[in-house]
Amino acid sequence: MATRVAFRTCPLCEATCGLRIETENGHVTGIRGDAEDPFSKGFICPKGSTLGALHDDPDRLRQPLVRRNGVHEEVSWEEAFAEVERRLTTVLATHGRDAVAVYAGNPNAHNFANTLAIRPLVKALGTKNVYTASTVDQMPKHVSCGLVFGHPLAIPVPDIDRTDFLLVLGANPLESNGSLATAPDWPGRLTAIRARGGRVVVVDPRRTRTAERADLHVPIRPGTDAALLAGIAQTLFAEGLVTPGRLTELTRGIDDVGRAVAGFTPERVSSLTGVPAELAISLARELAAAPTAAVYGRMGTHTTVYGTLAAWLVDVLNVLTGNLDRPGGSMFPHAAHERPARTTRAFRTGRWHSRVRELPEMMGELPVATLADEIDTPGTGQVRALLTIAGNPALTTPDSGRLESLLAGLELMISIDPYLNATTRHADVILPPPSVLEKSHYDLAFTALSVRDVAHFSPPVFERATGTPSEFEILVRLAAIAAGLGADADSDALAEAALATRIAEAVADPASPIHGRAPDEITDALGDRPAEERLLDLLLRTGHRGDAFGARPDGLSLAVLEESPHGIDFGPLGPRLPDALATESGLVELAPPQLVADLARLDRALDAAATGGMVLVGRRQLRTANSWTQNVPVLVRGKDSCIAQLHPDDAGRLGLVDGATARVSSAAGSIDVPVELTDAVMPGVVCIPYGWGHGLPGTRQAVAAGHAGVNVNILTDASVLDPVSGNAVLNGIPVTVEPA
Ligand SMILES: Nc1nc2c(c(=O)[nH]1)N[C@H]1C(S)=C(S)[C@@H](COP(=O)(O)OP(=O)(O)OC[C@H]3O[C@@H](n4cnc5c(=O)[nH]c(N)nc54)[C@H](O)[C@@H]3O)O[C@H]1N2
Ligand SMILES: Nc1nc2c(c(=O)[nH]1)N[C@H]1C(S)=C(S)[C@@H](COP(=O)(O)OP(=O)(O)OC[C@H]3O[C@@H](n4cnc5c(=O)[nH]c(N)nc54)[C@H](O)[C@@H]3O)O[C@H]1N2
Ligand code: SF4
Ligand SMILES: [Mo]
Repeated sequence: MATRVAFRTCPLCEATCGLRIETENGHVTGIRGDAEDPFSKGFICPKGSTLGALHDDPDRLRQPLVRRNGVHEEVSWEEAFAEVERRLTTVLATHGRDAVAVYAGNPNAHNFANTLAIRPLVKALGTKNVYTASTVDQMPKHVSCGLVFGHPLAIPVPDIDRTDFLLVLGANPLESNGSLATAPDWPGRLTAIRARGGRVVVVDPRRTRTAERADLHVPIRPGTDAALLAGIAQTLFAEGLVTPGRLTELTRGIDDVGRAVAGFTPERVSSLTGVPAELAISLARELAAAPTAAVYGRMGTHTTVYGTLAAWLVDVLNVLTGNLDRPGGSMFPHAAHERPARTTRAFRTGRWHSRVRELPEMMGELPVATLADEIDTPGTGQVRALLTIAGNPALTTPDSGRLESLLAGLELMISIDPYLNATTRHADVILPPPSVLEKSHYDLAFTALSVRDVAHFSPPVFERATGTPSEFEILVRLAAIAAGLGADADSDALAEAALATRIAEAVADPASPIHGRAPDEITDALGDRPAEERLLDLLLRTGHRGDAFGARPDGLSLAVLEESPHGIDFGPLGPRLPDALATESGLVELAPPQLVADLARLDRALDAAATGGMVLVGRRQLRTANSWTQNVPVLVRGKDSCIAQLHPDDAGRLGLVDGATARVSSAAGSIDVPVELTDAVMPGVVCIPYGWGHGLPGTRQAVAAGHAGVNVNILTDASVLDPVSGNAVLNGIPVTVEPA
């Protein structure tokens, strides 16, 4: 068979690089960066070229598994769905709707069909026990943006291609390739800032590869960025450097912020942050003086006890310096599938609470840090069954040792997952999705976080094996079972019904460009693609660039995108205020009462004496994606990388030498891990990567098992949260370190 060439967007991280994939006889023979992709221009990282290896991985499940007598056996799809129906119906009938919990993991965000199908599934289940990876990740940003801009998805991104000054806190895009700021080739884009005379400053407890590329690295005590940011804000007010410019009229609460941060003098905050007062002051002056500047914070700022405060203060600084919503500053993306303007609606949290710890709901979900409590604590509403969708909480959530042991005792666990891993080994039924190369792809999540205005659509590279459902079909069938329609319900008819509902909503919506049109006309125009692609086409055609089904003949549709296999670049971001806002006032609400009130908690911490003990921070690695690509041989080749890093001074004091094994213990648990001494980590900090702990009994990931590493989330403490967002604390955890 002849060689074929396909183009597609890499789904493995947020950078959305274009790939050029050569195939022969149903196998990948080569992958390289797509030089003609207008956004990524050929950039690729070591993970991008492994989609073929993931597709061909002998451990990747191709057939459903059902656990019988403790052993996972292959069954037909019909048997698997029948088993789900039988057992799920029993749990629902016996214990009620809240007894079934859902955990949806990170890959769903890279999978438009899942994004579209999960909400109806959750609705059909009717449970309040909904958990996702967002509460071990970016929930603080959603909450602060919800409060300040009115919508949890109104997240501004640093305009790194045009900025003169970039202040990065707690992000390491040289390894992560960026997050909540989609840009292929962060390394090149950072270099370009400096090449055009701009400056880059990186605040991080570790001298990361990103910090090494910067003009200045500022070490900071883990968990204290909110205090540093408040100190910088205080300086701007104290020195008369607050210059919001055109934002003045668009913003409410600037003076309130000034009053709220008045006590956070750089001198006072430095005792907590370890950042000298003069340095905080000079950062404030630099931010104010730069022609354009962007402050950007990520995991290291969000997954701490002051996560929402830090997320908020990043945007406060962007507003105070006039940099929000201007080129070179921090800007609101406008994905092609989004409407021209946001609709006003009240952003509310805490519409319901978790049963055991009474933690408030955010964006329809509860903090995953309390999932174990809900499984463990008897009473009405106790969780008896769990559905995981593309998630590995046994390795990725705090105090996962406890959660793991509880998974074993569930009455029912169902997993939609391609691997038998630390989590799914406890599942009674595993439903494997098709491989990444057997799906079509459009980035619903990351086009809306992108530093340029782009759109790409990739058709499947390979066809699915006959009789194998798409992941969308799996989710629709589960929704049908949850709704009581049975395992034999016609999933095509259900998908059609879901589409018809969306069309009916669009033609009834006065703000939609197809308001008042005949539903049948729209249905016909969508043709006969798979239902999930028609849902996507509907979004694109009713989006701000859409063809509105003929009303704007030059507009966008899925068909137009298909004609551009390398994607379309609509250019740099443009100002979007006030249209990007959804606040009831129509203004940027810079001083939400909840966040101003939470400053008091931070203020108290300034006066508490530092304990002087060691604290734990995490680390991401270029060659792995979270906990699940470790089964690809080229990504784990060479020396094992699950190693704790600490400063030689600490090591000397603690009696540890390079290569020794340390026992690291926290309030949650204890692990043994080899150590590496390096002055890249600031004194007082131990840095351990996450995503490891493979090779457990009953798993089927032979390569990962050979490079098992240890699970750092044995140490993270689920009892400590950011109280505003319910987000887990994964950085700045008090630990003891001793020779094992
Ligand atoms: N200590 C510590 N913990 C952390 C973090 C940290 O920095 N430190 N980071 C946190 C962050 S940011 C995140 S996002 C979470 C991630 O947490 P999770 O989302 O729970 O974990 P992943 O490793 O992304 O696991 C993804 C799962 O999806 C499966 N999968 C892969 N592709 C597909 C697919 O196409 N369909 C389906 N159905 N399944 C698929 C994989 O086999 C795997 O089981 O971890 C968090 N945990
Ligand atoms: N190669 C690779 N790429 C990935 C992933 C992956 O697993 N591997 N995961 C993807 C996912 S799901 C996400 S969410 C993104 C995350 O993207 P990033 O946020 O860029 O990733 P991290 O490497 O977790 O960066 C966090 C940084 O914060 C620092 N840090 C820890 N505590 C603190 C603190 O208190 N203050 C400050 N200022 N810094 C602190 C850490 O040392 C680390 O350098 O990456 C994505 N990309
Ligand atoms: S940087 Fe991310 S999107 Fe780009 S090739 Fe690597 S994993 Fe894929
Ligand atoms: Mo993440």
